[in-house]
Amino acid sequence: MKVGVVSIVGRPNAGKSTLLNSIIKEKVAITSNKPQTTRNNIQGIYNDEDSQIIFVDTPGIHKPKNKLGKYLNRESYSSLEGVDLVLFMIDSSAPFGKGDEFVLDKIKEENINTFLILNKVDKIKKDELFNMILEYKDKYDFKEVIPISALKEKNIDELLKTIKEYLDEGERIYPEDYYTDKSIKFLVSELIREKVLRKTREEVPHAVTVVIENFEEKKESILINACIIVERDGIKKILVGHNGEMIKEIGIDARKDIEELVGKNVYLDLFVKTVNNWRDRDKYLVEYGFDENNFE
Ligand SMILES: Nc1nc2c(ncn2[C@@H]2O[C@H](COP(=O)(O)OP(=O)(O)OP(=O)(O)O)[C@@H](O)[C@H]2O)c(=O)[nH]1
Ligand SMILES: [Mg+2]
Repeated sequence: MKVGVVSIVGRPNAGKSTLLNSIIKEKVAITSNKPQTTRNNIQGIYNDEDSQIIFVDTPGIHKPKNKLGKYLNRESYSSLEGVDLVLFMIDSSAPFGKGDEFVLDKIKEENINTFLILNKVDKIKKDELFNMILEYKDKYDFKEVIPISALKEKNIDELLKTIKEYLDEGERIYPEDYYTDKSIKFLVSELIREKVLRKTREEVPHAVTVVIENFEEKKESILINACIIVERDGIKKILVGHNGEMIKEIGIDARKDIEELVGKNVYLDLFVKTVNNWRDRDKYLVEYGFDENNFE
C-alpha cells in the first residue's frame, strides 16, 4: 500500500482548496474567489484500496502586509516540513508573477520532490497551455508537470496515479473512513466564514473570524450558536445588512451546508460582534484555533 503526505502550496486563489475537495470528494476546505480564504493547514485524507494519501491544503503564500499575513505564511511553510511530495499549484489563466516566484523561492529552499500543477486549464486554450509548460518547466527541477482543472475535476485521476508512483510502501496512518484532521466544529465555523466571504465584497476584510459558542447535539437536530467577530462597527453594519437581511442570507446558506455535513436538522443562530482591540481579538482567535505563540 502506498502511503504519504502531500502538501499543496501556491499563491492565494490558485485553487488549492478546490483541488483538495475534488480529491477527497467532501467539502473539507472552504473556497472563494477572494485571496487568503484558507487560514489553517487542513488535512484531507484520501483512501482507496491500495493507498492512503494525506493531502495538506495550506494558506496562499504571499508577501505579507500585516500580522495575519505573516501568520498565514508561517502556517504554509510549516506544511513543507517532513512531507513526501509538494504540489506547487499555479493559476494557468494568469501570468507567472511575483507571487508565484515568491512561493517557488521557498520551495527551492527545501529539497523535496515537487510537481508543478497548472490549474484552471478550463479557462485557457490548448496552445496557451503548451507555451506555459515550456515557460515553466525550466524554472525548477519539477519531477512532473500536470495540467488540471480542480473545479471541473479534469485530470485528477491522472494526478493521483502519478503521485502514487512517488510514494513509499507503508501502513495506513488513519482509519479508512477518516477524511480530515479537523473537528466538526471547525468545519462548521469555516462554512459560516465561507458564506461571509462569498456574500460580501472587498469592503469586508479577511480578518472576519467565526467562533462557535454553543454546539448542542440532540437526537435529530443540532443547535448551534455562532459569533462572527469583526474589527469595526462599519463592518458589522454591512454583515447585518438592511433589516438584518444580510445576516439572514448568510445563515440560510450556511445552514444548508452544515446540514449536509452533519446529516441532521440544524438550528443556527448567528450574531455579529465588534472587537475593538487586538488583545480581545486574539483571545477569540486562540479559542478558534490559532496558535497564540505564532500570532504576534
Ligand atoms: N475556472 C476555474 N476556477 C477554479 C478552478 N479551481 C479553482 N477555481 C476558482 O478559483 C477561486 C479560488 O479557489 P480556492 O480553491 O479558494 O483557491 P485557494 O488557492 O485555496 O486560495 P487561498 O485559500 O486564498 O490561498 C474560486 O473561485 C474557485 O472556484 C479551476 O480549475 N477552474
Ligand atoms: Mg484555500
